[in-house]
Amino acid sequence: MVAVVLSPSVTEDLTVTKTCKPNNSSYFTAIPVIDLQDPNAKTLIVNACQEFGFFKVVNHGVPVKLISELESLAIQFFNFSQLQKDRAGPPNPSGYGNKKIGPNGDVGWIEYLLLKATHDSVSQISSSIFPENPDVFRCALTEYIKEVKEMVCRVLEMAVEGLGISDKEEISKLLRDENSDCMFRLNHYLPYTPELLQTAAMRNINLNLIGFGEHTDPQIMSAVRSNNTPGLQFSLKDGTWVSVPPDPTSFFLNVGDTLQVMTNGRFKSVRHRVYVVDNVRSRMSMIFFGGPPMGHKIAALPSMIREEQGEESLYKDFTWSEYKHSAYKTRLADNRLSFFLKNAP
Ligand SMILES: O=C(O)CCC(=O)C(=O)O
Repeated sequence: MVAVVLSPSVTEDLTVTKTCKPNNSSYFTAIPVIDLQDPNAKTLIVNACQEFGFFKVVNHGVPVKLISELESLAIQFFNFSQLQKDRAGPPNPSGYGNKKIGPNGDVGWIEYLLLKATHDSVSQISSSIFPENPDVFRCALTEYIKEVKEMVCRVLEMAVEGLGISDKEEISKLLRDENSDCMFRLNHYLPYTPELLQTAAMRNINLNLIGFGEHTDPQIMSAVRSNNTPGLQFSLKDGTWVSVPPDPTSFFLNVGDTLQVMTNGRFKSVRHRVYVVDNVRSRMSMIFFGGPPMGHKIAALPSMIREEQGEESLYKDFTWSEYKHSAYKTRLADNRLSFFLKNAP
């Protein structure tokens, strides 16, 4: 009999798998697909935000060349040695992170780059990950963020028009504000290794690795673009988890906590997560998180409260900075908005 000695890193990885539930491998086919050129897009976006909190966007206008340029630079970076990558970490909040997500003990089968979507943060991270030649990455990232932010702003404007609000820029102006607190993230999920598979088989462990644990996004709206490797799952209203088929040519947009508050609960901040389901290909995703300026007061838009129907604001008033501060103390899966509900259950 051959004795297998587990390296500490493998044993550590397996502690990640033990907490996982089996996932559903069949794809969800009812995902709303919204063509931004469709004259009916406003209504479709509102319906998708109310019913699901997420949707796929096609005809989005973000140039394919920009997406593939940034993706190939990200691949270059993630292929560096661990030592080189660690020089760009830890994420505080900008920087390279490996397995640890956030400051409160969450872990996943993931490595990532997290940064503020600002000129300074982009320049700083570009110099730390490509010290010899930061300009190529800086330009690719700057252009990508600009285009995706613009696309998210257009979607928010359509949503606001679809809700019948007269100033269509009521929400998008927060992202366009020079002090907006938008973030950007590159996630890299390695396929699980033969060593890990073998160990799982020996210990009779069902190998379903959590890449990124379930959570909602705190911001207004997020836009995920991934390569062709699956893994992203959303929770439906009844709590069922569904997998979405990857589509490198499209974006998956989701409602964040802040938009749920601004629409007084009409739009749903959707729980989502990533499972590593591939043992051959890496999953690479790029996520833009559209957030408001730090001091902005987050509250239901007046037209979202139908006073004639006796409606009131569901949430206490708070600033984005207060929300971030509170969220920073929580675990990924916590319901962060529950602390701000006026009538907590
Ligand atoms: O990597 C993905 O596809 C999504 C990850 C995610 O939800 C996040 O970074 O907040």
